[in-house]
Amino acid sequence: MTSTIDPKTIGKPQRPRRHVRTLTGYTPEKDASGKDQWPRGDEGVWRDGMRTVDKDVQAVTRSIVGHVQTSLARQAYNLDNLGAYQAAALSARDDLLVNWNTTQLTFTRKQPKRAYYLSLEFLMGRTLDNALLNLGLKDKFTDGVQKLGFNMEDVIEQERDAALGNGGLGRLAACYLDSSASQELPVWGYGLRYKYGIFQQLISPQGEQLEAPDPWLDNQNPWELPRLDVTYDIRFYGRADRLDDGTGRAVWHGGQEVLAVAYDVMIPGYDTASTNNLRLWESKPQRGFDLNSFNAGNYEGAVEASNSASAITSVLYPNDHTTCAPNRSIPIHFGKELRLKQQYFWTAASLADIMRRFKNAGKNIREFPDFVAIQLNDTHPTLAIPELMRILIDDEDLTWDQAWTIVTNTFFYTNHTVLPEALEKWPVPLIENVLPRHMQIIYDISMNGQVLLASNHVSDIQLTAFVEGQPKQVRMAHLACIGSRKVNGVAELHSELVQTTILKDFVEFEGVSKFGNVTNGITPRRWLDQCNPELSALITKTLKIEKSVWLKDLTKLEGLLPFAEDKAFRAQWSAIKQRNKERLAHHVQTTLGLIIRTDAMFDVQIKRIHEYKRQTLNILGVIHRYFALKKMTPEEKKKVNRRVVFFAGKAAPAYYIAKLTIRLIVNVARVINADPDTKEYLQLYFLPDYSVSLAEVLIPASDISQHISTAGTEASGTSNMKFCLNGGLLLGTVDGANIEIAEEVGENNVFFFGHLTPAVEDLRYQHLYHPVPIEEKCPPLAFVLNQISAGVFGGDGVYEPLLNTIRQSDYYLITDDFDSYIATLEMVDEAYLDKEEWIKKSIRTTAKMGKFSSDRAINEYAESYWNIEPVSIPTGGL
Ligand code: 26W
Repeated sequence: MTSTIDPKTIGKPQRPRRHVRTLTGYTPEKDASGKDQWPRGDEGVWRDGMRTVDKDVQAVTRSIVGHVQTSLARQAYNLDNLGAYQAAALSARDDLLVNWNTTQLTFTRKQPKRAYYLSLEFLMGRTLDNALLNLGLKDKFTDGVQKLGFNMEDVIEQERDAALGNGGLGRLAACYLDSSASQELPVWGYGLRYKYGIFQQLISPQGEQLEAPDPWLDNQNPWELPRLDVTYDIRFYGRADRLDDGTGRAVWHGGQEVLAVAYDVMIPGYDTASTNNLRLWESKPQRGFDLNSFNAGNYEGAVEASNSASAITSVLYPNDHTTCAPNRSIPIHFGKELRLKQQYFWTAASLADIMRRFKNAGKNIREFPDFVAIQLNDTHPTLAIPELMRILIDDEDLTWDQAWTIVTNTFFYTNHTVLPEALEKWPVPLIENVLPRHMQIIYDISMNGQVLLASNHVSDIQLTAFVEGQPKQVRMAHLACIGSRKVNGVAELHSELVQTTILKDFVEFEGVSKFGNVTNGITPRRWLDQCNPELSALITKTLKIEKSVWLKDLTKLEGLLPFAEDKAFRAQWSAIKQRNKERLAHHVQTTLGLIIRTDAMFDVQIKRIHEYKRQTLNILGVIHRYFALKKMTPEEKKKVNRRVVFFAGKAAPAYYIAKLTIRLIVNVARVINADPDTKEYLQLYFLPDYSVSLAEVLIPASDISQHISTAGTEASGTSNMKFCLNGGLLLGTVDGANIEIAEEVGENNVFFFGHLTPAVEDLRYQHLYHPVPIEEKCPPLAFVLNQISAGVFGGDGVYEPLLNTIRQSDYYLITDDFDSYIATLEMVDEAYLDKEEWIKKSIRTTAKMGKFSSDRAINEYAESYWNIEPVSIPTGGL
């Protein structure tokens, strides 16, 4: 299954041919002279001088038509879906702005303690549908665009995803922004306004992943407010001259200065006027153009400075869990230095902005931690710790101890992975060159023995340790840990592992009370109400409470439990699942031209491609099933469940084995889907260009989803929560949040397999020092691997490097978990044959997913970490 790509179109957004249509549904009023009176665009409802948000359909259409004319400068009679989207977006934006202004003004007046969520990634997806739902205007806008001759679904489809993230970490940040606003908590996000988000994935006929830039800002972005009035100069390179006054202060001067310009994105809460802010920084050259070098004939030089300045926020690094391997899609000299400059540019601009706001409140600097909490989303923003030290010591003239006390009471650090290759380590010479003052402070932190790096003897822990050979490297997880008030993992097992592995010495040295757990969550607005409106409506009808009640308190879903025993309700429940499967089939048909049968079990695994997530185990399981089907008699086949297997996910551009995995999946699909013996019973698809928007179509359609990482490797997972919330059953390993999901929904409603975390180390040892040939250890797997090597799925040996990772070290225990995986797949088959029982499991699963709302998680951060309170925002403006 490959969409034949015409190279000329690579990177260019494929916009369907323009369907111009007149604004049929709209008749302008006549003014006194009988001339058409077209509206001015901002037709909101005004009450006592303040613009309010509640408007009727009439006002909606007037507002949209107004924006067509005054914002888009287009004629009402030549509008296509994209134009209708832009006009509708601008109209919704007006409403967001009212609440946004009211919220910010309320914060300025009430001066509450605020929390700042520093994340290098925010995987927001599309905004229009979410904004209308949170504003409670979806129905009115749907009728409004209808009246103008457009279909809301088509209009929503016009928006490009804001894909400013790689995967779990970035999407979690987006869910947390939605929950913070919905819980009326004064939380701002700080990130980067990348010109290019995560690459667009194309699949070549051979099954290769090709990467194309994601010019998401091409059609302008109606959801951002350029704040050209909010800018900061950010310094790089130069020299840091210590003052010899014993204070440890220094003057950092010279080098290059880059301008940071703010762009604000409004984050509306659900069913509240509370609208928080996501501030994204863009880098610009201080001076557009270096006239002197130009006049001196050094034309390159003249633009060089500006290019290197704007390059800082040009592109998102597409690595997920891998810090090292330079990726081909980013020119070599960009490499690590640019990533370091991204991290400092963003943290320095954010801290300068936070400090300005704090100082405007006229409080004493020592009270900083009482009014500011800063969450470090993984180690990517760790430079904020030495940066705040620099500000407090060099600019605010505080002593080291005073500064350190403020720092270690302001920051909070969340770890999202224990995989060694994902833990950031920065070479000391690189930091010394790019950030000379910060390297001094990092050494000072180490010198002051306040932070140490793990070695056996607690006494001589040093931060700047020799990782291997030269140059020395700074372990950012250790700096983040020592510089933070509290450290947490993202699921119970993971938080345990953080304390017993990567930060073990710090638990010993600083005490366990500093370490905690906040299990991840997802926003039920986007991941149920928005992506599965039919199920949401059935839940509201069945629970006989306002939708806003259970959507803001997801534990109310437990009220569905008794209905699992209600046959009629079960019929409605599975009918909705069936229609969601047809919607997915329709989406795949229109986008990829493929016909998918919907009278089958939909089995889905969608996430970044990574060896630890074991998409390889899944595809080997599919091949095993294929050959089992081939051996069956037609009679036997009749008793088998029809199964459609879906994969989707991007591989980091330089991650060779991950790309081979995609290639294998695509070529296995080509063979299986064409095989007359089996295609009635088994279909396999790799859907290209996985995104938030594609997940919103795939997740409501799944019967079962796979979360089969090697135990102890997936910190939490969040797609597992999304599938189960939409009534999909979970097939997984005892890892991450799978464990807590099983605890909530009940062991007999999930399908678990595989070795447990404590066994992993030992099994890996066995592999290295007491290897057992696969033919002996797991004959069914050996058979499957040999079929691939034999070229059944083509590729003349191209898959050997992938197969050898299993035949040799098998670091992710494929050979050890294959048998129990296949056995559990058979149990799934068994279970699916009993339709009524399956639907009961599906209802019980959804009913018990209340814990996994990101509202619960954010309230935990607010109460037990940030110590911030909700601030109620007046609906009718101030
Ligand atoms: C430096 C390269 C890099 C980039 C991103 C290293 C590591 C990351 C992230 C931490 C990777 C990530 O997204 N981790 C995922 O975070 C989710 C949210 O907590 C968890 O649910 C996933 O289990 C975890 O893999």
